[in-house]
Amino acid sequence: MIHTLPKLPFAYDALEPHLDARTVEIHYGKHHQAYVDNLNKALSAYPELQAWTLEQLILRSSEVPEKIRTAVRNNAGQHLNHSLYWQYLSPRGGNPSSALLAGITRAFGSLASFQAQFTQTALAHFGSGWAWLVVHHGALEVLSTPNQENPLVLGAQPILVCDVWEHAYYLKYQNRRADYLAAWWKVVDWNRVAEAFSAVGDAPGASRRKRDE
Ligand code: MN3
Repeated sequence: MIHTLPKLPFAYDALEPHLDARTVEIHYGKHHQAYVDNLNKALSAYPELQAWTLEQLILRSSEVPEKIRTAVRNNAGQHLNHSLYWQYLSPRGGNPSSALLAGITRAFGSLASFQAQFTQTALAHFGSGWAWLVVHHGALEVLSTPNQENPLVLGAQPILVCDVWEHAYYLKYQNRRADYLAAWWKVVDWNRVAEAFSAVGDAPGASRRKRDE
């Protein structure tokens, strides 16, 4: 096995009552696991591609043999997106750091307007996909992507993500995506978002942008 399911950073029932144990168990143990298994299956006859990271498989898709390109793009994307989704959830998520809050205020006016914009973007996304907070050209932006797409292909660095595929909420919330989003906000791990924001700021190229501000 080349790619493996990352360890869930909390117990299945840790996010109750907001995200229920049964949904987390199936979402992680069945859906996410299937993306990992299908990625490994697609790569099984291509040992040279087995050393590539998920990011490489996504960003260098044109170099992946056509026979497996769609399977690799879909399953590597979904594996990466789900790995990120779990990282930003916690029963004790804290509050945005002062640096993150300053960035959010600069980009959106306030934390409340950021959350309203993110929720609206997630609600308005038609069909399966993802809502993201990203750093793009040095600024925070909210966007959504369809199906398996990760903002890396748009040149943006994700620092928070919400899964809006129906499998993320249907068992508990059925068609009520708005109720799922309201619950999801209650288990966002702001400490991890702040860490990711800070890591992007420390990345090569970011210091120049900071100086230029
Ligand atoms: Mn999902």
